[in-house]
Amino acid sequence: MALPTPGEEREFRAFMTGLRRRNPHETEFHQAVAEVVESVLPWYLQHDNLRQSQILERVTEPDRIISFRVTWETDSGEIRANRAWRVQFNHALGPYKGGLRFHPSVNQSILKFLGFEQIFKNSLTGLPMGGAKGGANFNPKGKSDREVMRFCQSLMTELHRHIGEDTDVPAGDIGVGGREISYLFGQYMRLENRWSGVLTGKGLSFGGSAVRKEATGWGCVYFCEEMLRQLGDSLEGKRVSVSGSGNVALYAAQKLMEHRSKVVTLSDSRGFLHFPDGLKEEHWEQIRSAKEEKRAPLSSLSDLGNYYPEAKPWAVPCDIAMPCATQNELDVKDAQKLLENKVFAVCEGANMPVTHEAASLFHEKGILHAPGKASNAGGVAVSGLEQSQNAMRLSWSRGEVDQRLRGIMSEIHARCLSDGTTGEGPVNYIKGANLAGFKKVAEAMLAYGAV
Ligand code: NDP
Ligand code: 2IT
Repeated sequence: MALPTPGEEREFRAFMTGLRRRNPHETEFHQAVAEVVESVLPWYLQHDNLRQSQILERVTEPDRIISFRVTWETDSGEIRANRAWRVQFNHALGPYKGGLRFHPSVNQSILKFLGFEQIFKNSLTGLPMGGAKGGANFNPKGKSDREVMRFCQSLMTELHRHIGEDTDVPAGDIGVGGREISYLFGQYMRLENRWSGVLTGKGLSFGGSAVRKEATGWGCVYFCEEMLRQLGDSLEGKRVSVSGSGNVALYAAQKLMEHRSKVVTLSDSRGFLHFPDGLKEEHWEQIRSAKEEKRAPLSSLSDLGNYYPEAKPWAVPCDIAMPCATQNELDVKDAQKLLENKVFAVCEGANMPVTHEAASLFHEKGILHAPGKASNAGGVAVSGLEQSQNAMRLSWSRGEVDQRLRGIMSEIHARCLSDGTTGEGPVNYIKGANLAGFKKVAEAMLAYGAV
């Protein structure tokens, strides 16, 4: 994906060299920045005012990073300490907004890449939200509810000073779902002695929005539907390989079945399940309750399909790949297998699930490739709607929120088309999403002057 002119290529290399020097060892962050800069640089270089204001240098530097220790006690009375962060990346468009991730792999590079992506994703939704991300290197697997509660309370005891409904509004991500948001919210209220919409993804009985749980997966399918409609096609009868079996993957699979697509795989960190005839609706509920409620591995559901331990799902023939697990889960070898099997579209439910080399190969082969910042924006969009409902002290019905979600995904798709249609070849969704998301942020930053 070289830049169109040698001059632009030189600028790109010089910028990335500086960024790597300023942020050593942060490989995920470098990868996310390179993808955005590659897309926006030709436009950026045509605007001297942006350059003079150093918009690119400023937007790649977080406003601030809060880093802190979280001390907590296990059920058997042992003391544990974890590391946690909140990366408040950019609030040009609204209060900081983005999820919290609990996973042993969490580090500053991963949270910076996620916070950076979130700026442009949130911009694409058209809602007033800045970009942030946070989390901890805490592993919720194998912990009791009480241990998770004590961890969440300890984390919030520090985090509460830095967030607020008009400052920074965290939500869920990997390892953070309804249970964790409830514990975090309870502790925030205890510390602040007031109710506010400071977190999204709350329970329906205490200020949560209808459809928030389903929103990322459903939104991803709505986006994919728009991509196919553009080609005069539909999801009906398409074989879709989904990875992951968490919040995003489960509800993507549910909506795909509603569209009469064949969901041929689901996976988790230990292996994948192959459904040669497509996932059956009655089995979906079994998988949901096993993963969402019992937190069981997919290997315990091997009677529902063919289970492959220690393997990724990408060698299974499919028409559409929908990676919904984690970053860089689909590499160039996986891309080659998908291409051999004639995949024609990749629609990202996860954040940056495709490696740079794999994305370049898809581009070269003319595969339609929707980046997460466009196709998984439904989750944060409904979070934005949760904030609106909280501010108005009312709640909309499932139908109303779903309708708005569909509308937002369709508008994001239109924004990608308008900046990603090149006149030749298929729509470049990556360029379209990056450029459309970036332009608004750059304009706002320029208007604010040197802040
Ligand atoms: P969950 O924790 O609910 O599920 C994560 C899923 O991915 C699980 O199946 C998990 O397997 C698997 N997984 C996690 N890490 C790895 C790994 N290193 N290798 C292989 N599999 C892995 O998270 P979500 O569904 O919420 O998030 C999934 C992706 O979607 C992430 O990239 C997240 O950033 C993104 N996203 C989430 C949104 C949301 O609203 N939740 C919104 C937009 C994007 P196991 O069960 O074995 O751990
Ligand atoms: O990556 C994401 O967009 C999320 N984890 C959701 C963020 C949010 O604030 O709802």
